[in-house]
Amino acid sequence: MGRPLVMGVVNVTPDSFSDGGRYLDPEAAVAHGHALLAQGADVLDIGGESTRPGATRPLAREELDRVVPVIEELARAGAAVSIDTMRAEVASAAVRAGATIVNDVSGGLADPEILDVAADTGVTYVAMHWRAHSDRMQDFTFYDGPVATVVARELADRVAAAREAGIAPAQLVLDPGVGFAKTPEQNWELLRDLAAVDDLGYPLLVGASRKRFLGELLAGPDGTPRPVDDREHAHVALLALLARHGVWGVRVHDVRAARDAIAVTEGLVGPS
Ligand code: PMM
Repeated sequence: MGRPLVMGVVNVTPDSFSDGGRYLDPEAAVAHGHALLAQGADVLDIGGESTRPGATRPLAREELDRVVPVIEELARAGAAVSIDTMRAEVASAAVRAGATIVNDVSGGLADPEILDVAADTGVTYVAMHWRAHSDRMQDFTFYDGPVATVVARELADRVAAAREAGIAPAQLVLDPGVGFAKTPEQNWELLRDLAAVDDLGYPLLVGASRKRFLGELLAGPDGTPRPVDDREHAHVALLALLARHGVWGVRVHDVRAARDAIAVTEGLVGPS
């Protein structure tokens, strides 16, 4: 595809920061998936664990019960489905249910056996930059050099682990992990120097949609961050720049806005 792939987020969780609780009911999640497809989503990223800073983890059983019926239904309807999980058990069940992408925000650190699932099934594997589970990740914001350089180095380690497990280079996508163990300033520094991560030579996925660093950027005069549901204009501006950069994909909540931003970039510079 000439343009970045648009991955629409379906959070089947009670507590995600952006849409927690809205799609916990499987029928509501499936309907939301169809709505995102109608808006032009190329892939639906279905997740049953919130990674919001401070979140506590669901049990594996809860996570499975949330995502598997939704994946089955949407895959049966012909959607390309990605499973957003850090657990091998959930990834494996999701692939059996029809998912063709495993999106692991921990890059194999939380549950190394997830790498074997990706290797054995041949699905696309997204390895994101991550340092700790959400209840502790903001304690891990020390970078002993330029953020993007350190992120690239740590992602290179995840690539090595993935390759060691038998994942082929053509299966791998990397994600710099915007908002994960990073302060707002560090997120900007990372996005500014994304080329350092690009230099690893793998397709890049970026998820900045509705994240706190946008809220902080747009804070009111009293310092209150802009609320989650009022960050889309800023996100669209960022998406246009990311599309210009040539990223492989963007993970977004508002698919229509993302497609519009990408269309504008293509109109200006031609297909990437
Ligand atoms: N961010 C969230 C969840 N999953 N996956 C990838 N690959 N990249 C991300 O940046 C990412 C992710 C957190 O956002 P959400 O709670 O709105 O889903």
